[in-house]
Amino acid sequence: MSIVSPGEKRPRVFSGVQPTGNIHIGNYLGALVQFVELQDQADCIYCIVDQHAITVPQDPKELRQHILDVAALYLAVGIDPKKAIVFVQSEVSAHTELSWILTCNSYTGELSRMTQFKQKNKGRESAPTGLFTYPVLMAADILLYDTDIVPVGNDQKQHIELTRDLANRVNGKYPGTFVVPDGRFMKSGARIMSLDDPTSKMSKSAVNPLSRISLLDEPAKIKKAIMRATTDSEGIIRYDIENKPGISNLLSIYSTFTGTPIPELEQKYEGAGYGTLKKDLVEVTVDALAPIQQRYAEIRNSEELLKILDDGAERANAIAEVVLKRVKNSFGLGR
Ligand code: ATP
Ligand code: LTN
Repeated sequence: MSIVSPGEKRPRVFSGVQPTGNIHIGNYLGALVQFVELQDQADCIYCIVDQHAITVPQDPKELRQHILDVAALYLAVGIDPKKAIVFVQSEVSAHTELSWILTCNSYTGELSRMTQFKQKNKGRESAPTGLFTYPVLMAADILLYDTDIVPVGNDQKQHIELTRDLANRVNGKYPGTFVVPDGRFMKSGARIMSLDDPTSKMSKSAVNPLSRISLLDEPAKIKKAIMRATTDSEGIIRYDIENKPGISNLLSIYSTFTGTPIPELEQKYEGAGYGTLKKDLVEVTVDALAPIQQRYAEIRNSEELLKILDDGAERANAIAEVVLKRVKNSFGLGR
């Protein structure tokens, strides 16, 4: 689907992934697939948001590795550094500068309503401040690049709304300060659910590794996770999120990987058992991930990866500096 009409200026796209563990097929189908699709139509910037990762405790050595893992996966899934800027958030200091300015224009009430915060804070009375203000840093990431479109999974809808609210609020006081962005969410694949509990989303941080399929998982692990996926006792393959969340999730994954519409899959598997669907889905998933894993192995420890990130930070900085200067001017900061 094209996002620009002929002759129109190419829109600016920005998105980010946290380097907090193995990227799973939820991240891939919900977000990364869109990243790749958009790079031919828009001016794309893809960030590894390491400063978001430290809102919860991280092992420094592991964090460093995970930053490079995500960078390599970006390239392995097909992001082309000739078309898109790929960089690490903490290498562009304007993100945290703008985040402070936006913090001064946000309210504790609106931040308390963020469902991701409520889930991650688990009802504790005193929350880590970074966890609380995380959506403001995300807004800064986006607004710093005059972003038009933010491709993300459905779970980020509320954060995008907050970003728009903050931009509009500042523009109300100081017109023309920010471009107000739109979210872009995938229809199927926007929310891939956990394989062992299909009522919660597939997550990097879930304890059971069989609840997710990571992009770098071996075929044996993929097979184990899918064959053991929670289903129901009805024995009929049809899409019904309410009553059949497990089967619906497997159909979503299948459909998004292959591009086959779900009704076609329902027809194909009419009268078949869950085992048949699962066996085929193992094959579909293994085949889809094989080329990604091969490219990842080639690039993960290469000099080329480091050069791409150096170049990305330089290009991102150049854009960010201009926007930050404009924002500081609006607020009367500096001389
Ligand atoms: P965690 O799973 O530990 O909560 P996360 O995967 O949600 O972390 P990110 O790495 O920042 O956090 O997510 C990167 C992108 O993947 C975001 O756009 C997010 O919306 C998307 N995403 C995450 N989980 C899913 C999922 N289960 N289905 C679809 N998209 C997802
Ligand atoms: N909060 C996002 C990650 C993120 C992001 C961003 C996404 C941080 N900054 C800017 C899009 C644009 C998440 O997926 N958990």
